[in-house]
Amino acid sequence: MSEEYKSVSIKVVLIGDSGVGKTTLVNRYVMDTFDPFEPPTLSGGFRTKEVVIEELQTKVSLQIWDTAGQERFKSLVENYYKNAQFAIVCYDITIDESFDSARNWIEEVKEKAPDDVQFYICGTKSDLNDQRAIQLVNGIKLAKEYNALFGETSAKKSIGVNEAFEQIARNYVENNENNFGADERRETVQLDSKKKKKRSGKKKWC
Ligand SMILES: Nc1nc2c(ncn2[C@@H]2O[C@H](COP(=O)(O)OP(=O)(O)O)[C@@H](O)[C@H]2O)c(=O)[nH]1
Ligand SMILES: [Mg+2]
Repeated sequence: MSEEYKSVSIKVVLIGDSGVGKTTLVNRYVMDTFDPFEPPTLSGGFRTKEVVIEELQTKVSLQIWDTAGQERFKSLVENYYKNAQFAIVCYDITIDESFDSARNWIEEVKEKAPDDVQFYICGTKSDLNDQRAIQLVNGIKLAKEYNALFGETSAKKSIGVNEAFEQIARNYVENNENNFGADERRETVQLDSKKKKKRSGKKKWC
């Protein structure tokens, strides 16, 4: 790989009701595993994975934060959201209540995360289509409302998972290209302080 590649690190936080599949989603993306007996909690913290965007000559290190189950209390500490550039708000497509909660989670992020945090709305467990409670179009509508990216995923069948994270990485680079230079690895915090600009209208959703 050429030395001309730019490097950037971004913090992505996962949120959504307990049981929607946040931990399973990260496990699928980072380790390519699916454990149907995944306990509803884990140790918390973050995992990293690099996405290379060839045509933009950029390497994006995604720092993906998962909860340790505290979302059961319907709120997370501010530190979890600190310096986050992206929030993935998950709902389970088979559970109405988790979709209603998504809006509350978005509001919590808006209150506690940096002003320019961006959203990815994620309808999980798309393999359970026969038990679907939330239509695709309703997920898309919610995403439009918050100018968010959107996708449905199945960690079980490995559908849409890589795409979700790659879309986040690509979107971030496209919207922030002018804020980082070649051959520099910047810390999340530095980048964040440099890019206190208004949200650009360039975000895409699908
Ligand atoms: N069918 C199906 N089940 C899933 C999927 N993702 C997660 N699950 C199951 O949903 C349950 C809760 O997942 P978990 O990742 O612990 O949810 P979290 O509390 O949001 O972290 C587990 O039993 C998982 O096996 C999926 O894509 N399809
Ligand atoms: Mg979990």
